[in-house]
Amino acid sequence: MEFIKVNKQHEKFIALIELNRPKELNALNRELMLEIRDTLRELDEDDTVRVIILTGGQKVFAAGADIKQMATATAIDMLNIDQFSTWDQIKKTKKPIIAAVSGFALGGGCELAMTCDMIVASDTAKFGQPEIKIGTMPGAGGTQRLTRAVGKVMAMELVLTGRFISAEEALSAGLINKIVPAELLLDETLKLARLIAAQSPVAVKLAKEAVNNTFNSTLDEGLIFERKNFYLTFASEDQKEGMAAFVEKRVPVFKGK
Ligand code: DAK
Repeated sequence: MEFIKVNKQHEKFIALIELNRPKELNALNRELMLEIRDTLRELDEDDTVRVIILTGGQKVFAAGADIKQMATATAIDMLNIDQFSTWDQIKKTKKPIIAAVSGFALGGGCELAMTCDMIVASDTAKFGQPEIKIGTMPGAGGTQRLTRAVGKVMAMELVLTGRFISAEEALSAGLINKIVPAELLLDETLKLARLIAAQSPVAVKLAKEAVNNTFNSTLDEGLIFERKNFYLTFASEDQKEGMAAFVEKRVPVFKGK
């Protein structure tokens, strides 16, 4: 990998992906996005991985898609490159992904964080959709995911003005899970990852799918979907183990089966 660092077993069950274009503030060029896509696909199929952390490190998450790479592209170039299929593939990852965000998460960087399932941010994090300032608009889900996370009026303001928000503002708006000191970003994200990694991987996968389904369905459709996934957990050894362990007053050992 040229633009990301991957540690499949950063610790037991937890993989770490680190964006690695520091000089360009981790600007998301097409090659980097393909590396993320391929890595997530591989980690999704790896039984030794239960949770994935995606970070840019302590200084910057990502300052957006690579403007230099896009600057002279025509609409047809963009159509033919079809970057959306890369982003769509990332969205299909079945295992939970936690974004650990420090510094700028702008444009495509903010969209990438929002494509993840949870966001732990450092006190230096700044989120924004500044595409409007370069004559375009969010194209990788920014208008949709931001609006669902923070509501219409705030999303409208951020998308139309390009204003950045601090971690505090992001927390109170519901965009992120929590704020931690920058030097503890990875440690604190790992704490969250461990809580999830200790659960049944089967139930985690089905629950993630059901929560995400909220955005594509009415309440009744979502409830039917949830019910089917709920029943499905009863086909797993993990559900038998989890409930038996509760009754026997011991810690369950989940196998993802
Ligand atoms: N692209 C390319 N290079 C970037 C970059 C970016 N987004 N952001 C920063 N850099 C580069 C700078 O050009 C500079 O390079 P050199 O000049 O040293 O060669 C280096 O990183 C350091 O940046 P600065 O010197 O500007 O650093 P400052 O601390 O002064 O400012 C900043 C930091 C983050 C405020 C500033 O760099 C900035 O405003 N950056 C651009 C932020 C932005 O507009 N982001 C949105 C980009 S548009 C799509 C999917 C996604 C997207 C589109 C399509 N499809 C699936 C089709 C997303 C679009 C976007 O994200």
